[in-house]
Amino acid sequence: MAPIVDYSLYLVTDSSLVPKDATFLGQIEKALEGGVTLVQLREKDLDTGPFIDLAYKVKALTRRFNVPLIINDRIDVALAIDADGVHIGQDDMPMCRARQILGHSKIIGVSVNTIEEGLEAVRAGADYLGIGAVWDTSTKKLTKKTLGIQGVKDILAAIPPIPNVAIGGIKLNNGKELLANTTGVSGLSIVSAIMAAADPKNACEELLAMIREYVPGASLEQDVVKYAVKAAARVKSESPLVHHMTNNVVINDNANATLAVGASPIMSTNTEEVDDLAAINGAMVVNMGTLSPTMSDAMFAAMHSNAKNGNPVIFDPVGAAASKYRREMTQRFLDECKLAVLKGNTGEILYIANRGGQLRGVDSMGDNGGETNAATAVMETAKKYGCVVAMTGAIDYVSDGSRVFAIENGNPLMACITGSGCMVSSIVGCFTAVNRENYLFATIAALLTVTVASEKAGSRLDVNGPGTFRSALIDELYNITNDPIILTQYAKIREIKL
Ligand code: 3NM
Repeated sequence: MAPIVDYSLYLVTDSSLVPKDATFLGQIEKALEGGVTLVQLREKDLDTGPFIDLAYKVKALTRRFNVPLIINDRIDVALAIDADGVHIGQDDMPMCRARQILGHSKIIGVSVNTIEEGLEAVRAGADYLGIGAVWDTSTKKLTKKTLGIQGVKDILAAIPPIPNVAIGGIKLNNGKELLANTTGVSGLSIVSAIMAAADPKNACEELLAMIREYVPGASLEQDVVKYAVKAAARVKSESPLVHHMTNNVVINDNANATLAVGASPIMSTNTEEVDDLAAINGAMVVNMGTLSPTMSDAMFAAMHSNAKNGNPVIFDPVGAAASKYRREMTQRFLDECKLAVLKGNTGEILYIANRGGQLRGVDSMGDNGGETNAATAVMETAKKYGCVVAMTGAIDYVSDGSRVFAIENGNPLMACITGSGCMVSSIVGCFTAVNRENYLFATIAALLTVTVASEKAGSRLDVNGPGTFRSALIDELYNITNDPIILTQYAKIREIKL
């Protein structure tokens, strides 16, 4: 699945074009204020050291606007500053080598001028194409023919669908003509009409408004990922209190995971404290992994008190079907408590949805009965209980009762450590606490953060198995929430239409 990137208005920089009374970084900042959706740092004459220095500065800017940063040609610079991807031309490093070096999490774009180059780039696994030059330009010395509108159409007609931007001599008016007369262009890539503009913010606003007439705005998936980036940043900056009543196997790991994303855990099971803690605007995570009758009283009290205060309540029905006691308690929690999110593994949610669901103790057994069954289970359960339902598994499914999303991120080592599912519930608590306007998106954001962290942890050279993975997972939760735009590179989510 390709990275979920908004290619609508793609700024390619050129420091030589900046007006005398402006600065390079100032022009980029104003362009970002004007709505640029992607930035490429393109410097053909800088030495490596100064290039890296500049790239860090541009990265700091793009991060502030949650816009991905691509580096032109220099894979070493992209790696050095951990940029979001590279753009390579036909005379640069071959696409397949670049992929070998960068792996699949980085965005790789390729310049193409002919159908053959387009086909080859798609075959080699490019994430997007830069198709050009459409028209003459003085920004770059062109060595190949300009394509014109017909040339762009010919290439698009001959290659499989792939995100793409048109580039070369594009301004507001001819950009409009291009988009009006083509289908399948994902966005416009522009240098001089932005970098040399007296007012780059205004130039970008006009360009983006025009582009939006023809190119559908961000897809729902793009919106979800953009939301996730902001949601993660909010957890770190607002540090919500997340009250847990969880099982005694995972208390320490879940508290550490909560701290790693920037929230503040409290693991009290004392009924006497419930109201005071609920008065703070946090979240309540209830997990019935090692439930007992005394504990359940405290849980009910905590859930009611938090719901009354408007705090999100997350319920994790661990081992829901494992025993008569758990079956009865699961039903009571569902019937008596106002939940924001019900989060369980495949066996638990399918059991609750009455759509299969096999458990042995607290472990999910068997499969999800196919995607339609899984998606229907979360959708129906969300409708029934008026909350978001998240079902974790090899693919995670999340629904608010009207829409269903699948998340395909994750690492098999997650199943080899105890409490990884409980950790998901903790992180859902952290995210929903400070992202209350949309519990569906906040829950997806939490799942993305944990599953992408698991991918990053699993690919680390210092991870040799479950033990080191467990520590690395905490590290990566911390790293991602410090730089959440990373989610854009990794996110594999899609909406499922039932
Ligand atoms: N690449 P302007 S044309 C950087 O054809 C670049 O691949 C091109 O600049 C290609 O928007 C180009 O100022 C320059 O015309 C585009």
